[in-house]
Amino acid sequence: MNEPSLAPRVERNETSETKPVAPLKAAAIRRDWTVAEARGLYELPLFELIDRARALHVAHHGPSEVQLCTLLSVKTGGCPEDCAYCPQSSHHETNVAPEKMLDEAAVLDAARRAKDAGSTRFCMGAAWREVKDGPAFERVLGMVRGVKSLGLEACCTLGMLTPEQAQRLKEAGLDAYNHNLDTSRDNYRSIISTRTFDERLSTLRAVRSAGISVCSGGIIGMGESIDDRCSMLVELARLDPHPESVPINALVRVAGTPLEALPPVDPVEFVRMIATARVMMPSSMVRLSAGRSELSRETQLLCMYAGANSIFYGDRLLTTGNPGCDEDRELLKTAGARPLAPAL
Ligand code: SAM
Ligand code: DTB
Ligand code: SF4
Repeated sequence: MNEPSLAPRVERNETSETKPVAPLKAAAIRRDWTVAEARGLYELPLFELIDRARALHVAHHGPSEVQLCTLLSVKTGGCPEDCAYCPQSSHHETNVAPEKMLDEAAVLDAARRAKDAGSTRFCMGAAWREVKDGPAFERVLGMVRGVKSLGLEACCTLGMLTPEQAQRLKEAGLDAYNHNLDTSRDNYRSIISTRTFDERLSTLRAVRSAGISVCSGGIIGMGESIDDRCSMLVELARLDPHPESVPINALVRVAGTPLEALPPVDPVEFVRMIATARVMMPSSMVRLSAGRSELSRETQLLCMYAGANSIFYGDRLLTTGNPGCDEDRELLKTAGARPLAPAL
């Protein structure tokens, strides 16, 4: 990642005196944001917030590059956790039926198709509370090796991990692990009762210690307050270093989940959330994640202008829909944006 140089830059002013000037990037990387400061950003006049986010975005990233990541659910449904948003929880009656785990060949076919369509990262998801050692985990390790052999970045999201399991994923070639904080520490219990916020942080530590990139973000539109949103960003920005990727999802309201009847996220709130994440974590990839099917092209482009530089690409997320590849290629073309090359 492009971590900043900490060497002070010296600039000459008009009278030839010298004064040290904090480099923009170094000044921008902070891990001590407070909720009040985050909220101060979130509630700035919209154009001022976007201006600040854009300036940091272009200082740290290609201004017109967007990472394309494709998701595949390798083990769908029947999850013992009770996450209120999730159609795969066995606590809710949704139209997602539990399925057997996919075999390696089916996953590699999907990965090949994703690569042919232009994706550079392939993320495999399992509806598990945690990884259990044994044949299913061995199969995931085989999938990771296979995805890597295709020249794609490999990512997994499998629930909680021990440090040893994280190490084995690293040895198989895993580039990134997705494990979201999802909401603020205070709001966590109202969304999930079967695990704790601290358990989430502990898996993120295991991932980091194994040398795997951290992908962690959350969901808006679950009835949380603005302080909850800001507090989640503060927690993410406390991680050292910041997560390499920060997915920001808008709740996909799935029939049969306890959150099905909530109102949709106001698109401008989505833009504010992305922009605030960009300002607080300037060198991270910020991913405009679930919820794009309900956003206009213009809102998606504004999110990208305000700091989003990664999307899920492909007509499915895990169990719900996403804009199709043709539509997304057209969207990027409209903006003159380019897919980001894989970081291999
Ligand atoms: N079971 C693993 C876990 O929870 O970490 C991995 C898969 S889980 C489906 C991955 C993430 O998908 C969740 O943390 C959540 O952020 C996101 N997600 C699930 N259902 C969603 C929904 N209806 N809307 C938006 N995001 C959702
Ligand atoms: C993330 O933050 N969003 C993705 C990915 N990480 C695994 C998942 C979105 C899931 C949306 C609901 C579904 O399709 O099941
Ligand atoms: Fe299970 Fe993950 Fe869905 Fe929670 S979010 S119910 S842990 S699949």
